Amino acid sequence: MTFPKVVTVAKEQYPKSVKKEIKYGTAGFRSNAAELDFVLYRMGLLATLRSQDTGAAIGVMITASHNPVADNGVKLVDPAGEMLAAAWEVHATTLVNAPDDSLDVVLQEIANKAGIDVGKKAMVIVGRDTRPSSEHLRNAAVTGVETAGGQVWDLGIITTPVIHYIVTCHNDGGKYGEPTMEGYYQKISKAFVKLRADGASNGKYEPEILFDGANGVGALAMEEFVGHIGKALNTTRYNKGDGILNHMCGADFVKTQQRWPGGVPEQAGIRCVSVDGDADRIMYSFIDASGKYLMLDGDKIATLVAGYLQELLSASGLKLKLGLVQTAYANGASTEYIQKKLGVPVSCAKTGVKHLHHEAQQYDIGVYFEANGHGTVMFSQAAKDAIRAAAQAKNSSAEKLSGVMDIINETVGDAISDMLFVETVLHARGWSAADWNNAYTDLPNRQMKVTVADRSVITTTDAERVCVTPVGLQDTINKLVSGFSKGRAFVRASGTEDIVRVYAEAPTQEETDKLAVQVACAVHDQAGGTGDRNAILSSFA
Ligand code: 16G
Ligand code: MG
Repeated sequence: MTFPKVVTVAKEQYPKSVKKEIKYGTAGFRSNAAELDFVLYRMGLLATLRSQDTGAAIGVMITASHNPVADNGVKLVDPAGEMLAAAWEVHATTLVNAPDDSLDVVLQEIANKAGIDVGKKAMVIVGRDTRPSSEHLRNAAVTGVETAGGQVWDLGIITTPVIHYIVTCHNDGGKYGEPTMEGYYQKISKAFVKLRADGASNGKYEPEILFDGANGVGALAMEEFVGHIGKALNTTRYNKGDGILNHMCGADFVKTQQRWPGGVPEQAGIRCVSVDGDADRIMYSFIDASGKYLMLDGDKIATLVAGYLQELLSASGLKLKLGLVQTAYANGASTEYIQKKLGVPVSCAKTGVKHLHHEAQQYDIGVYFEANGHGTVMFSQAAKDAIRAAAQAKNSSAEKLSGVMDIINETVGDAISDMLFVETVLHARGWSAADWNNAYTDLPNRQMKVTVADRSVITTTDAERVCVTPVGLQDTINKLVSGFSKGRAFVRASGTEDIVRVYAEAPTQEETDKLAVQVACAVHDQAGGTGDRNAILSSFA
């Protein structure tokens, strides 16, 4: 047998403890941490095979991101820093659901299917967030890798974007950057400091922020950055780990509650940056002079940075194609602003980072952002070469573009790198957060959840904007939407929760809530709703 100890170790140390079928989804495997030992062991096994398959190092990140502290999860990172290939998501699901007894057989089947020489060397790079359960789960993953004959490089506690960066740099021989934490901090912070060498203040821009670390690993990463960026940006840090992870704070809290994060003293006029539990998402909060709270989300960030890149690009004279990728959740006002006012083409992708990432690759410079604050910018090789050459030739806009390229972590959404990019753009424009927010006004919007017996009855097309089944539901939605001038609504099955999500937009909040409720009722009626219809009806009464 090729995998001699795999079954014994599983039975003795990491027996399968969950009977129900679980699936490798957009966020990998995620659940209560107590149910994950065997999953992590098995993902260690699978990562080893994937490493042999690709002849490159594979990443294993242990985190449940913005979920409560009692949860945990695991995601695999492919060789170029991307999300795991779709075919391997299927292998992951098969392996995790197999009985302990047949693990060796299932591994062999995967190896046969993929044509893998299992005697080959394998390298797995493991990282984890600050959750108390993460260390134990790390041990399970490491045991998996070693049992399958692979070698482990344990990065310890790190953010999700850093593991993507290190996997990328390790596999490309250091072309993208030095494959160490120090290399990561240096690359980004040097570029940031250089771009504001003339002075950190400019116009209405003040180099000062409040930082909400969500009591997670982002707080630790920020402490490192502070040591590297010095006086270029004055940061006061909160939620550094003294409170509960993601509890009443962090990027997800700010986005879903549209509120100032707990644990950070309210201060008018100073930007507050919130990251999530693994630091791949970012939100800005701001209280303006009149005391009004403003939330600046992924759409606001995307339009800000795409507009700036567009400006630098046209000033540089370089002929490169810039585009923005959003999802159906992007506020309609942001799409209209970026397309009509700034002339940047926009594509819509399905929810989930891999879809946006893929879509962004069609541009020379592809900006992608989800409204929830996950996003980055990707540069094609041709774009990189052209920008660097023009920068060498002292084209000043290209020099700036080249600096910006180093601030950005192209490998995945990176909260702190995104923050430093936003700060760079605000600085260059001499803008306060209020100026930034005034670029366009969000349309009122509302999200609702509907429980149904089987959410897979909802299927969609056109980047989730059109519902295909149940047949007739889209007709109903169209009719409901036509009752509102400039209304928009769509429904989709969640990839991370057992629910159907409803999104609605209209010119006023009252109309928006009405439309959302009507569409939610249509889902309940036509897709096998199991909840209380009256509760849906009285949602915002
Ligand atoms: C996952 C996705 C995120 C998406 C969210 C949608 C990745 C790495 N993460 O967290 O991009 O916004 O799922 O959740 O792809 P939903 O399907 O429950 O709406
Ligand atoms: Mg996250």
